[in-house]
Amino acid sequence: MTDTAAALEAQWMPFTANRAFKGAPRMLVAAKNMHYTADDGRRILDGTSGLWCVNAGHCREPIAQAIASSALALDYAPGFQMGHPQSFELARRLAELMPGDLDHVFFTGSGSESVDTAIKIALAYHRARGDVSRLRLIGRQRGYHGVGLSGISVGGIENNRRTWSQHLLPGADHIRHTHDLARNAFSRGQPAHGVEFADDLERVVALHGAETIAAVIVEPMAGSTGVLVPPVGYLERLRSICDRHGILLIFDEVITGFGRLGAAFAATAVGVTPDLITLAKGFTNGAVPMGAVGVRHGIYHAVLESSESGIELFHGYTYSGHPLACAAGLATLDLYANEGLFERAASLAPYWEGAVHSLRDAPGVLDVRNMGLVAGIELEPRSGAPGARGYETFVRCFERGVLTRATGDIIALSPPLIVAQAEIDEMVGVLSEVLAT
Ligand code: PXG
Repeated sequence: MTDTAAALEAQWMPFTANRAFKGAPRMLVAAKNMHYTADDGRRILDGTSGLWCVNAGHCREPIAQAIASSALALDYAPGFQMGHPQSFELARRLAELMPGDLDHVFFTGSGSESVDTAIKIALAYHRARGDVSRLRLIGRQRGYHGVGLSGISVGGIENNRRTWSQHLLPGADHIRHTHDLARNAFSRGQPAHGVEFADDLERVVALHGAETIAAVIVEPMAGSTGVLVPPVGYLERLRSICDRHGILLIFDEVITGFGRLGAAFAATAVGVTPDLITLAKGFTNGAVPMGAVGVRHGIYHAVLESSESGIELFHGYTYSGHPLACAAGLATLDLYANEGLFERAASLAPYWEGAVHSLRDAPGVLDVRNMGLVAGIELEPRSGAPGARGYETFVRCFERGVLTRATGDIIALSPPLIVAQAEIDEMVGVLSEVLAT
């Protein structure tokens, strides 16, 4: 075995068909702004911001320099019973950006950890108020909340759940998803039909009793399961049902946070404020792993004040508020603000919408949907081979120099917010050529 082949063998790759990949690897060796460089020297236009995280484009100098300076000045600082100034500064900056009275921040190392953390905080909140029967967690079909066992419990990806079904949190249940091809195919932006899907929460409340439900967690726009855009009025109605029944509403904004929908958060874009918000990915522009949970004022204070003394919340990670991640986070928030990238995403969205909807008449396209700088192109599955058309589309686009992401037979596009109109045309052009074959 060559060294390269041995190295390929040693790594068990995440969410990858290991055997197929190792037979025909796709290797990235460098990146700058809108492009990756592959190991054969080809430039690949990044249509997906890596995995939905590099919102400001790749290898941005201010972020790289902030990380380098921090690595030389303070590489690591314990976060338990100690602190370092940059984590407090970053919490303050994030609190300023979050809507309403979401004004406290708990740091994590990833989106999955953020979900676990938000769920624990929701449970701790009800316990702190003496509402001890509120233990049940409600997710949504086709939701993705990372790979922790709590995230899978509230998640709604069937394969994921079946694989781990014996090990999930007890008492989790799900409301129905919002996907409705029959009524909403080829909607531009938020679809007109489906506000009533939120009423499915009333069914779950009637079934279990509101007094047993701690929280509902949803992605405002579901990303990984194929770009499911919330129908007009849906999130507003979910909010009001939660309020009526004393149920906390958690928005999982790991993908939608930091400008993806043309505002700081989906919550800001649609004007619906959740009780807890989970973040990761774009928080550091993907440059250092980091996540966070945004928490409403009253939740933080209820938990703190119910605790007589000592540690109020039995939770935290070695890498909560890691100095390099905080340096990257501060530099990233500065870059978003200095370059007006959230506003840029909003102003590009109409062009983006027009471009992606031009794929409507390509062969095998069942739906095109979009919101902010995200698009989902749903393809007709080949009979007997679900996912094959999506995967082949991804591979062929890659061969032609454009990075897309396939989930089953749905192609997702979510370029960095610095994307130029000509690059949008290139992405859509390549996809259109590939679909035509
Ligand atoms: N919540 C949401 C909404 C996510 O999209 C997570 C939690 C978990 O984050 P971590 O950092 O633990 O992976 C995610 C992750 C894809 C894709 O191609 C999406 C994610 C991760 C990898 C690939 O759609 N989302």
